[in-house]
Amino acid sequence: MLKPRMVEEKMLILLRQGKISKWFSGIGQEAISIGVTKALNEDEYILPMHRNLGVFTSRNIPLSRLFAQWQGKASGFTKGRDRSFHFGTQEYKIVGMISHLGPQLGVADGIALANKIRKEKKVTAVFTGEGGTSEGDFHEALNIAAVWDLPVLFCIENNGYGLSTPTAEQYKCKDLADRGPGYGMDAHIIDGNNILEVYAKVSEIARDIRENPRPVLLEFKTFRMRGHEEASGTKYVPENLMKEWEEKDPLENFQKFLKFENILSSNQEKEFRAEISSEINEGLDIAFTENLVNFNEIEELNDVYKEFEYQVVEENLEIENVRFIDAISDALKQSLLKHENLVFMGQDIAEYGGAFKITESFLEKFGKDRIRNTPICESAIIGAAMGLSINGMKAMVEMQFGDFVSTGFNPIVNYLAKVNYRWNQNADVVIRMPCGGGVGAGPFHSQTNEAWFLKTPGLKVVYPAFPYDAKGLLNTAFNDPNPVLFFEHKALYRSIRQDVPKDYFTIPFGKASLIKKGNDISIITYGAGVHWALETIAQLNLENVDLIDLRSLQPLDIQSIIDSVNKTGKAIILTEDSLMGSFASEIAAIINENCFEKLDAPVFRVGSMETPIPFAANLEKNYLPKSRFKERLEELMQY
Ligand SMILES: Cc1ncc(C[n+]2csc(CCOP(=O)(O)OP(=O)(O)O)c2C)c(N)n1
Repeated sequence: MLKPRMVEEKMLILLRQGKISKWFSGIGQEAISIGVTKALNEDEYILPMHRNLGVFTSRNIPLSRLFAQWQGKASGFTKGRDRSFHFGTQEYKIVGMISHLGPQLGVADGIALANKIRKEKKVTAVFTGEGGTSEGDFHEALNIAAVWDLPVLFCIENNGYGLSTPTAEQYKCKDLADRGPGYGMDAHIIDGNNILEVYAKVSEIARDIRENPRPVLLEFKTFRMRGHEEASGTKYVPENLMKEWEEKDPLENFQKFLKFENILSSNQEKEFRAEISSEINEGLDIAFTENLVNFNEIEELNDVYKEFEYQVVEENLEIENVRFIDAISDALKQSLLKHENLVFMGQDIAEYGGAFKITESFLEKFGKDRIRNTPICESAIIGAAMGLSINGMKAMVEMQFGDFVSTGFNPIVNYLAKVNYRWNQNADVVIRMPCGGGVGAGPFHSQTNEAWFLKTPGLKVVYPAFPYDAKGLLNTAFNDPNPVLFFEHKALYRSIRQDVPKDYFTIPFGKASLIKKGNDISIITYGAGVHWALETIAQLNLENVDLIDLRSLQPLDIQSIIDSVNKTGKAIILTEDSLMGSFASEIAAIINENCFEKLDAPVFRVGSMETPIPFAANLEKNYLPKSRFKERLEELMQY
C-alpha cells in the first residue's frame, strides 16, 4: 500500500511541475486494489479502472514501464497511443479499461467463460466505480455472469462521488450490494479501507468460487480523497466528510496496527520508504531519459490490425446447389469443426436454431458450451466476445437482426476496433449481421448499416452477394484474428442459389469479383445491389459493361475499381443505403481522386431515399433504389 501511495505523491509533484499531463488519484483506496490483487493468483485476470494503481504495483510491473506509459513513451504498454491506465498486458494478466467504464464488465464475463469452458478453476476480478454501475453494461454483465454461473468478482469501489455527483444522485437503493440478490448472486459489503478485511474476505470468496463457479458482487465502502482528476478539485465535498474519511486512511491505520502489534518498527518503515523512494527515482530516471516516441507512418498503420496471413484452401470438386442461407450455415459448421476454441453466442441460436434457423441442430452437434443462447444484451455479449479473445478463444456473435447492433455499438467501435492498435491485443471476433430491406419488415428490421462501421479503423467489413462468396468469405472471417462484421442480406437467404463446393474452402478479403466484363460503363455495387444490377442489365440488354461486386468493403479492392473506371470512363455506384455518408460516397471520392482525367461523365451514386426504411410494400419499393438505378444507368449510358 505504501508503494502506490508514494508513487502517487511523486506524481502529484510532477503534475504541479507540468511534467505529466493528468492524474486520477486512488489515495485512500489502496486497500481495495491491493487486497483484491493479492487474493488472486498471478495467472488470474484482473480488470482495473483508473484508481487502481495498486493492482499494477502488486503485479510487480517495473515502475519505469508505468512511468513511460504515463509519459507516452515507447517502453510503456501502448507505444504512446493511449494514456494513463488505459492499457492491458498479457504478461501481467491485467486488462485495463477503456474510457467508457462499463464495457470492462462484459469483458470480464468473456475471460471467465473461457476459464470455465476449459475447466480451469480460475477467478476473474473486475472493478467499477459506483458511477459506472449506472451504465447499462453493468446490468448486462452481471445478468450474463449470473445466468451462466461465471466465476467473476464484480468489485464496486463506492467512493462517494462520480466526478462531482454524490451517491444520492447516482442510485436510489441503500447499498449497491442490494442489487446482487436481484441478479441471483451473493453480495457482500466490505470495509474498503481495511486491508485485512478486504484480503481475508476476498480470498475466502475467491477460493469458494474457483470450486463452485458463480459470480459474486462486492461493494467496497471507501472515499475519494482527492478531486476526480487533479485539476478538478474537491470544492463540492463537505469538509466534515473529508475529515471523517481522513481518520479512516487505510495506510495510516494499518501502519499503526502493525506497530502496535510489534510487527513493524519505525526503522523498518523508514527502510521501506527509502527502498521505494529509490525505486521510484530510478524508474523516473529511465522514463525521463527515454526519447519521445517516434512517428513511423507504416508502423502506425500496420498496428491497426493484427497481421493475418491468408491461407488458401482450395475448393474441391464435389459441389451442391445451395441457397445463400445454407452456404452460411455450412461455413459456420465447418469452421466450428476446424477451430475447437470457437464459441457461438446469440439470442435463440441454440435449441431454437436462431431467428433464421441458420444454427439449427448445432447444439446437438457442438454442445451447450460452444452454442450459447444469450440474454438480450448486445453490449455485454460483444464485451464477452472480446474477453474470450483475450483469454485465447475465438467468438462469433449473431445479431438477431443487424439493426440491433446499435445497442452493442460502443464495444465494437471503441473496444474491438481499437484494442490491437492500443495494446497489441487482437479481437478475434466475427459479428454476423442479418441485414437489408425488401422484406417488408419496417424501420428496425431492414437497415443496412455497414456505413456505421466502415468509418472506424480496426474493423473488417464483408458483404457477400452469392452463396459461394458467403461460404468462402465467412470461413476466412474465422481464420482472420481481427474483428469482422459479416453482413448477410436477409432477402438473399432463401432466394439466391448457386453451385458451391461441399467441403471447406476460403476466399481472401479485399478482392472484388468482376461479374460482367465490358467497356461502356463501370457498375460498382455489393449485397442485394448486385442482384438489382444484374436484373437491370438484363432488362436493358446491356452487353458491354463492367459489373463489380465488391464483396469485401474493408479491406477494399481499390485497384479493381480504378482499373475498371480508367477503362470505361463512366462509373455508377449502387448502394442499398441512403446516400448521405454512405459507402457509395467514399467510392465516388476514390474514383474522383484516381480517375479524374479518364472520366467522360460525373460519377453517379444511386441509393435509398433519405428517410428511415418504411414498412408498407409500396413505400418500401419506392424507398429502395432499384427503379431509380435503372433511370440513372440509362442516363449515364447516354451521357
Ligand atoms: C460513458 C462515459 N460517460 C461519462 C464519462 C466521464 N467520466 C469519467 S469518470 C466519471 C466518473 C466515474 O465515477 P465512478 O464510476 O464512481 O468512478 P470514480 O471516478 O469515482 O472512481 C465520468 C462521469 C465516461 N468516461 N464515460
